[in-house]
Amino acid sequence: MANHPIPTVEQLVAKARGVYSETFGGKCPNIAVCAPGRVNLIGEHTDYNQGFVLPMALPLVTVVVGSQTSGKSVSMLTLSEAVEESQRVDFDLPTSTSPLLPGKPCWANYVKGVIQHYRGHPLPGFQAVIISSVPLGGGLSSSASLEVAVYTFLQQLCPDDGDKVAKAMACQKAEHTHAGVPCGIMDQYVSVLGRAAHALLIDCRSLEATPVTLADPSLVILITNSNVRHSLTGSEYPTRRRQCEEAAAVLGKSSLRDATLEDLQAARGGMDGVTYRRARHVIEEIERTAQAAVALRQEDYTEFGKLMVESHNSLRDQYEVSCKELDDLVSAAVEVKGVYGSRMTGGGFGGCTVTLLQADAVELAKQRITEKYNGSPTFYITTPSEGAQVLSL
Ligand code: GAF
Repeated sequence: MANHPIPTVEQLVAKARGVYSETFGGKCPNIAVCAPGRVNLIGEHTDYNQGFVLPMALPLVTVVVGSQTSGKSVSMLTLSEAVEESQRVDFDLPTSTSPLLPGKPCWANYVKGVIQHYRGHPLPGFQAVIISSVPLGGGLSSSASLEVAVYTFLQQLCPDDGDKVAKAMACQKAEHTHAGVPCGIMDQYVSVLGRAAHALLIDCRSLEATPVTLADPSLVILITNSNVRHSLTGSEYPTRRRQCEEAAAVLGKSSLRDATLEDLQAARGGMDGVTYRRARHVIEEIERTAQAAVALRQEDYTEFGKLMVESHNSLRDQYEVSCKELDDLVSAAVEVKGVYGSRMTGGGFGGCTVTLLQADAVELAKQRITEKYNGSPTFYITTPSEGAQVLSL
């Protein structure tokens, strides 16, 4: 069972440069940047509740190559084959009286949102080509990697103050206003601040992160893409966020981060069953994530894996964001000797699972998952990677 090949950054840059030259009159780009997708090891749907998350940046990246132009307009081309609309877009930079609004093609809204919320001024016109190895809609943050790559590109044209957390927040804001997704901060944060050989324990209240070493050669982080995406994702995410806010309000807390299970039990009578289950997932998941970071630091992978499975079960039963395909992938993985744990990762309703296992169990795990899964899974063997970077050309 072959792993899905992950192209190198150099390969992506070479392809984008070639297309840039064909598209823009034989010229060469003079800026190249990249920003990674992410996989979340544990801490799901906790970021917008001010809780802990434990993601790592992936070797799957979005690359932008391009150059400044003399005008005040933007020409961009995406090489993504998954984009069904026009792959090229041309528009004017925003002014104080004429902001950039979302429109068509949809992929360009991420670019427009980041330009609109960019923190350095004045931006010159530019032309650029985008290419990505992050699967679209796979729950590995293809959108955050695009936002952060575009922001990093803009920094080369007209530097901002270099504040990395503010950069992640500007990209998050772009997703809110131009993609209509009220996401938390996790994806953009780790795409900016990810560290090679480390997961990041991010405290989404203080916005501080503690790197946790994840470089044991006997260990593998296997991502399995279910290759399904249910249409519920768009509507259910804002609903979950609202339910959490309602639960916090009933508990008299500013967020569920401040609530304990005892608080929840005491308020149970004043809450419907669904709100109770959502809050219970969040309160327990925040605690599980803190425990998982301790286990990882101690290299106690058995404990870490146990917490991953508990997280998955809670996302399935309490938070109700899993689906049959993800449940089947997890059940198949955890049966294999040498697998420590497995869980859905990201927003849910399709996308990927993440499995922590011994290196010598990988082939058997892939075989079992493929046999038992009613579909065609795609496998990625991944290592924790660096956040956004400027590349040399
Ligand atoms: C999506 C969101 F973008 C994140 O902010 C996070 O809430 C995640 O779902 C669930 O943990 O990736």
